[in-house]
Amino acid sequence: MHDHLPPTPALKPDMSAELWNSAVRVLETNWAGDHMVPSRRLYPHQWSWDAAFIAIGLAYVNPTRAWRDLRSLFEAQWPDGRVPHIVFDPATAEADYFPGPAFWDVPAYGNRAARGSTGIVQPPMHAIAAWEVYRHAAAHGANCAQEARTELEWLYPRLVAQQRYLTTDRNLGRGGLASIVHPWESGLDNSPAWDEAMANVPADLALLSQYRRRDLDVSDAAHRPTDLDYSRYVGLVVSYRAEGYADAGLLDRHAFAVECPAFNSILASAELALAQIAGELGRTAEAATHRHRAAQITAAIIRRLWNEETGTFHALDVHTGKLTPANCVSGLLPLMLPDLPADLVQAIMNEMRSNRFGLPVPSYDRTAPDFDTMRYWRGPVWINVNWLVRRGLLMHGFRDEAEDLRTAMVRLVHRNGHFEYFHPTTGEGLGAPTFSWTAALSLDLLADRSVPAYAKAG
Ligand code: 9WN
Repeated sequence: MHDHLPPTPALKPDMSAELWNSAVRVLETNWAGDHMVPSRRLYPHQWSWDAAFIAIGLAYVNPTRAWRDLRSLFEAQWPDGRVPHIVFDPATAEADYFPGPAFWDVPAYGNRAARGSTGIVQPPMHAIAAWEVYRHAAAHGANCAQEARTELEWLYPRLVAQQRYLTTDRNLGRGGLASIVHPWESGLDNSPAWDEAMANVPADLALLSQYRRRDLDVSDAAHRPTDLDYSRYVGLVVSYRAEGYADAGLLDRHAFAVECPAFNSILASAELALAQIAGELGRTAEAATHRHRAAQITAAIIRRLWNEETGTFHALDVHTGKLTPANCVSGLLPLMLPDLPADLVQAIMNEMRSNRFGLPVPSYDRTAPDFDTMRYWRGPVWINVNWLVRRGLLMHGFRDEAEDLRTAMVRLVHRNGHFEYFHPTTGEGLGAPTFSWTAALSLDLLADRSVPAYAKAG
């Protein structure tokens, strides 16, 4: 039986206007001068992949801020190319987010003071975002088009350096994919996709008596990761921090290294976006290189992460060489890849249409015994992930399902608010109530029904 949200009728114009205006208000509230916070209370700094999703929507109402947000993030890029998962706001107190700047204890780099960021990354959504912002900025007139050109030129080499870091320094499994070395790097923090690999990470609950969780002061414990998860998260930071976040030889001294299908699909898609950016900037040879890299990453995802038996993609634990058993939404995201062979596209569609998922997709298999309707990435519906699924549907010509999903997402947010995530059966809003990427992507869902340029013919 399907117990996901029922299909919905066409959108009413007043609903679109209400949603548009409420989304704009959220983005006004969460603007912090030179960057956007994901939410004022729960996440009072700048987050990496949030900035990308936010820029995509902000481009419709304030392209200058969209570029500013991306620039603020890339100004904090490390010399090795890594883009930190959080850029800390020096005006925010250490106690307002845990783990904060002192805990991460990142050394000074470039012209940045010490403790300005974390040392881990998040999915590289930024080339896709830069291209989307660029595409939409021209609609705001000649000044914005000029600004867009300048910003795109500034970002391009930095985006290339980000890809270089991920495809070389993080190629820990030596199979052509990037490993994540902390669940927070996936953006899908407590996804069951990491459970097996996390079982091998020592859990020291004493760490949490030493450092108090701040998230539980401002949100419901039933919606957040458990203390056991958190003690492992903190332990992994301590392990990576010990050698100054160096990647050489990391596999031998760090308990968690996983190749995630979603992270790597975004990595490949970033190369395709870079091909478009390079083409626009007249760098034809580089455009061809980016397309080639996208094809290589796509081939590696299929070679390493496809599971013939389950008919979907799974995360690979680099330490054990085994695919993790959980059926998570990350396994559906290779649908974003235009070169995915037709039989694999069909298999993902079957999985997505089955009672394990359904549209909008929950973060985890609805039929799993530990499916949790409330807790973060272990069940709830997230708008950014569904936005990526919709992109995949458009990529492979499933226009009707893409439109149904767009309508369902718009109605979900209109009815329940710009929440961080949503209950997968009732649609109730969960987590932070005025969440930036939900607002920003709502703007995009209302404004843009175009198909990605490199999609297969529908
Ligand atoms: C840890 C900011 C971030 C998102 C992640 C989401 C959550 C942080 C947390 O919030 O993670 O990075 O404290 O739980 O899982 O995807 O980028 O919105």
